[in-house]
Amino acid sequence: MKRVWQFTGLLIGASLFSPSNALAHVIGITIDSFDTPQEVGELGASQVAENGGIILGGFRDLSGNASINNSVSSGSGLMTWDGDDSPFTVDTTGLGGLDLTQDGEATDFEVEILLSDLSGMQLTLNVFDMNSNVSTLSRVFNSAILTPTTELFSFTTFTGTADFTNIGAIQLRVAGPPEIDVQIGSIETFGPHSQGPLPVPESSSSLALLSGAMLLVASRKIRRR
Ligand SMILES: [Ca+2]
Ligand SMILES: [Ca+2]
Repeated sequence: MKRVWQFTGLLIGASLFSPSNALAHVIGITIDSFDTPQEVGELGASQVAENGGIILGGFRDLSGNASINNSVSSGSGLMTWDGDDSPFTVDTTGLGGLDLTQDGEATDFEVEILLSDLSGMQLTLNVFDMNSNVSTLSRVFNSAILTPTTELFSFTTFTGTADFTNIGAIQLRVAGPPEIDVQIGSIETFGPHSQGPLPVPESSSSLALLSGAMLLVASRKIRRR
């Protein structure tokens, strides 16, 4: 039986009031900057290429009654990052064996929640390795989120058997009670080095890393206000 979503809104897009989208972490990768609009349409699922945004693997699948746009969207749904394939299935080899841990340096997913206007939003992350093993972490938010919040999903708290050093696909499901409106700003991976003290440059080749860290420090100060 086809499931009918009753949500009034899932808004996913670039944020004017969040500075983090433009910042590079020293450790971590952007899975989706949500700068690329997308709608599901009547078929119930679609795929878009990144088209100037940042999307891991170059393509985003979206299913459910959802749309992604910088200004207006509605619905709820399931996003899948699994390369160029059918939006109706998960290609568990679509990302080609990505080391999500970056040799053990990255430790968390970082989901930027811009808004959840009601309590009861549920975020679920699924990670598939190249051998179709799956690990899952789900979290329910018992309060509304009315100011931008960065939520960490530590790799070590997932349940399942996926090898995080050999990843083929990633999914994020957004769910909640009827009438909820949700805005997600970005999803990235994250490591402790990206929020720690600035690294001491060992050679001129470290300058790029240093400038990234300085940008991040500025970002954290802005966020604290
Ligand atoms: Ca895909
Ligand atoms: Ca797919």
